[in-house]
Amino acid sequence: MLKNHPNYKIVCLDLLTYAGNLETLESIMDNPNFKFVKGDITDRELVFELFEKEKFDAVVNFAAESHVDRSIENPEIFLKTNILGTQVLMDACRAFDTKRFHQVSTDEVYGDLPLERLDLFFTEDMPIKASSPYSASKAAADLLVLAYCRTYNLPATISRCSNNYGPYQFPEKLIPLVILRALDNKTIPVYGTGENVRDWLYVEDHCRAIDLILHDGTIGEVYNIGGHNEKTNLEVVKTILKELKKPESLITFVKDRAGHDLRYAIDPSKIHKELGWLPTTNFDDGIKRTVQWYLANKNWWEKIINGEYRNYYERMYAEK
Ligand code: NAD
Ligand code: TDX
Repeated sequence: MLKNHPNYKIVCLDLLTYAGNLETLESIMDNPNFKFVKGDITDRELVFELFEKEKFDAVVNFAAESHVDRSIENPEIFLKTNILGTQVLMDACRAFDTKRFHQVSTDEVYGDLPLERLDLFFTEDMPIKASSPYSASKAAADLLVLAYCRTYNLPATISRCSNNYGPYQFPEKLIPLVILRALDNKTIPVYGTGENVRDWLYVEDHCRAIDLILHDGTIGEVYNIGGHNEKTNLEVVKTILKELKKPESLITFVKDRAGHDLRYAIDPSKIHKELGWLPTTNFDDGIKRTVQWYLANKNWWEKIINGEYRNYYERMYAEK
């Protein structure tokens, strides 16, 4: 946003949970148009004070608890951050007449598609049918956004994107997890059969779509974001192992995730037709770039692997 809109002033409010990392923002910390504030989106007092001070024109809500496996272990914080946090931000937007609120949501709110029906895709008018506590909390937030839009005329939009990958992704998500474990010659835990399908999108393509919706999207509308890039988890894992020249014998099939969604596949035709958005990074290039980034940025991920994350990581993967 700072690169594409050099006259914008941006404030990033982030709680720096286990998933947050100030080092990710290192390259923009000195930009006079950027300010970082550490805080919780569920902290009504702090949020209202910030809105009062900064008089925002627009708010984009990325903040969330985002990892499905963690939501299965302990759903509570997901409900608090993802639902109540969204409510606090929207209440502040109402109180301070913010011109635009954008909710960053996920394709997981639609539930899943059967593996054998490759003709089916998620469209914006499909019913909400979330499977995990994480996706149910995101779905609840989406419904609240639409309710605020209709009841209070909140000028809001929603985007529902498929699985992201790219630099700076926290290494609990499949792609960075596989890269780092393979580099360390550790087993790669593949849930169930490995035939579950995800629709992968390079993170900058997602961000470009959000920028477009924020500026030109129609208030009250939901936009799906995805690049028709479906892969089975096994395909993804094998691609990364090949890129790193590591043997497929590292692959270990482990117990399936509870309620594991079978297939995600986005129909992105609405955002393409209305806003002209198309992805620009194909999967082969994106994966190469991502693997290279992790190879070149050991400093960034080594601290994470050695920090608090280690407890979770060891609990999840000790026996695998
Ligand atoms: P992440 O878990 O890697 O990062 C979440 C960020 O939110 C962290 O910086 C964390 O510190 C911050 N945060 C958490 N709770 C907070 C709170 N209460 N107050 C303020 N900040 C808080 O998540 P991500 O993968 O970067 O996802 C970002 C958004 O995109 C989420 O809303 C997620 O639902 C959505 N999304 C992600 C994907 C994906 O594949 N990663 C796909 C579609 C949509
Ligand atoms: O160790 C693993 N082994 C494995 O087989 C992990 C971490 C995952 N998997 C499987 C589960 C999924 O089928 O890989 C697939 C991708 O898993 P995640 O990276 O956990 O992503 P997913 O559950 O698909 O959800 C992601 O996409 C949608 C994000 O985490 C969400 O925040 C986003 O909304």
